[in-house]
Amino acid sequence: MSKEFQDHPHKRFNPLTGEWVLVSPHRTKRPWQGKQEKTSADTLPSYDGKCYLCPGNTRNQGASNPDYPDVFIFDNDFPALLNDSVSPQSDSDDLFKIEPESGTCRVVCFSPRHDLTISRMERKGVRKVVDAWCDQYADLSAREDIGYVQIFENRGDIMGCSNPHPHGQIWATRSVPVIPEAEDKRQQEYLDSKGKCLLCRYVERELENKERVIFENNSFVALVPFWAVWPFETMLLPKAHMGAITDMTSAQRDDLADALIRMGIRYDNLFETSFPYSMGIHQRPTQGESDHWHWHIHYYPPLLRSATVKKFMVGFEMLGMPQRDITAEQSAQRLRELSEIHFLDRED
Ligand code: H2U
Ligand code: ZN
Repeated sequence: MSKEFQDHPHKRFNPLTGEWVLVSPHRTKRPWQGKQEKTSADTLPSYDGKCYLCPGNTRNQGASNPDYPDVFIFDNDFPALLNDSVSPQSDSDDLFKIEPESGTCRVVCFSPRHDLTISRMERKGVRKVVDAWCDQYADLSAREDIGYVQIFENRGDIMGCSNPHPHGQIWATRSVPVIPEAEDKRQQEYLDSKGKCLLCRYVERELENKERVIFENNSFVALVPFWAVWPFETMLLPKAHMGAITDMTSAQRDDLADALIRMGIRYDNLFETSFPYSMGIHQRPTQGESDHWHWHIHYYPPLLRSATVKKFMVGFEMLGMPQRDITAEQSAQRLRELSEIHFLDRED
């Protein structure tokens, strides 16, 4: 990339979605004037009698949790989708289009420990989470009434997460949701026109250049994508071409657990806080041909320059297009320079 772009307003293209982001690096000439406040580390109990997700407790609608030792999965008591066998009729009126949607929502508790996060869990515990995600994808994708499986985690009350107990969710839908559908189309078009997988090529180019790479292990690379919108938005990408998480070998699953923990530690260390984000896995839809798919993880954190300064998508961003000040390269450098020892484990 030409050096001049590091000082001049420009637009960057997201080849996965076909959208553009406005980048205004000249606005960050004043480096990090915002106060970098430290929030006191939350001291949560390892078990909370009032938590709906802790082992042995009764949930909101009366079901009780078993005394689970590692991962525990249950059907969401307040699901956004229902497994309807009888659905209302579609209407294809061009101005009032409406279609039924059905599916399954599950909650995945990552650990029986109320006070942990992925960044604070042991590798073998996170490997169990990876295995559970793979089992869920396999189980749900075998169903004819499921077209897509969205695995995600909302972390932190700033993201609307209702409970600090480490957990994620799975929403499996009959149709492919809007964002994975856009990625599906773009990856298909790229393969058709260039004869190569879009993200295989992207990973190769990023590994040649390293400007936006945060860290890597044998199987994965963590980077700030060239087209990132959120200040510290990142992606975890498998280096090998794989359409779904169930294509991973056992060693690759271990490497994913490693990458998830290391990403989590770097994020927590960035503002010395339990870092909030929404993260999720994009992978091939469960029906049909999908050689063009290269699965990956997106992290979308809302914080801007401290634990208490949130970025808002307002004004021009609501009406025109997303915009950022700090460049993807600057964010990558900050994340790359951070320690992989969690700030709560530091002996100083
Ligand atoms: P968050 O990750 O956004 O906090 O969501 C937690 C989910 O857990 C939420 O979808 C579900 C909520 O419906 N839940 C239950 O299914 N049972 C409960 O007793 C509490 C929360
Ligand atoms: Zn709990």
